[in-house]
Amino acid sequence: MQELQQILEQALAQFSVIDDEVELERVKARYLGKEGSLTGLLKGLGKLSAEERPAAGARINEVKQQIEDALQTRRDSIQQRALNAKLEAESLDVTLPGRNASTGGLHPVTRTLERIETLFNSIGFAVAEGPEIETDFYNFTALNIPEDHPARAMHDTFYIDDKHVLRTHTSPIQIRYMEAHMEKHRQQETMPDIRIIAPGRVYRVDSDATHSPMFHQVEGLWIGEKVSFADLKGVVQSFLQRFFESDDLQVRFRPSFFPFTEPSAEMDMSWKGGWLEIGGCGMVHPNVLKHVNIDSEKYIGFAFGLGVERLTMLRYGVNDLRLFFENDVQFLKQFS
Ligand code: 2NM
Repeated sequence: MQELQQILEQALAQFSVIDDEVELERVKARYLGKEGSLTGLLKGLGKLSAEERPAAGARINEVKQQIEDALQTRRDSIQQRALNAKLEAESLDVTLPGRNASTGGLHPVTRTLERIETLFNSIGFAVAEGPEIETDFYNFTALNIPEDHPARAMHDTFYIDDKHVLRTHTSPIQIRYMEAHMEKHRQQETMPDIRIIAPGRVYRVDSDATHSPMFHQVEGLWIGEKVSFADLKGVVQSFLQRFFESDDLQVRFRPSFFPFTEPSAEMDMSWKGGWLEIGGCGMVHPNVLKHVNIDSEKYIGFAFGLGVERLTMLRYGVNDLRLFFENDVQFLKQFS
């Protein structure tokens, strides 16, 4: 049967150029489908004589089997090619060097704040916090700072509006704390013994090599019945000795002026054979106590303020304040 041989060759030729599974099934129908040419031949067997029929039937089935085998082979090869393409596209070079997840660290100023908090906690000082946007009352008025004081001027203080500023010191934290705790003591008829530090960000209109518009302060406060200037010296000196790990570190006071303390003093500490100014302090002014309803005839106390960047620079030997705010990872890495 010449025709059968032609059908087979044509089928094999067509299958061999098809790269798509759907197309392959469509072409298969031309031979093996209901209207397919091979199916047509099988239907035509009935017209043959009984002698011819078995041999012709066997020949057609043989070709049918060959076509089906060829189809399966092509199907397999199309699927294999698709799989190879997918593997190629999704390939990973597992020999490439990995990307390291670098570990972060604490900012040196944060480390200093934590160190300060730990040391003061150990001598019974709680850590108090407060808002960075303050009212004119808490930032100035309650601290006995008069209306015409230069610190209130626009060129020294960041104003949010007429009545709100970015706090210029952390003292308003202490005002808020005294206010809240005196009310508690009044209700419970107990004696106040307020011992807190107030660490945090503060803001001033100032920016050069040694001043940043944002910096950190820690202020200390101890209010009780018999808290003296001698206690102030003991607390500050022992704190600085522990902070700098130096048992012979000395502290001295020079008379000064702050509206919120009376008397007031600048504090110096001994450093490399000389003296270094490290902060300010004094006995809390009666007018400040009055603003928070503390009877200044019964209670007295001291307050002091230290610059956190200053302490950090001295402890780690950093010589430029601006390094703390530039986010230079090479610099910051040294502290973690
Ligand atoms: C300083 C210097 C002197 C201070 C005063 C107060 C408060 F709220 F109790 F009145 N807090 N901090 C104070 C006193 C701060 O910083 C140089």
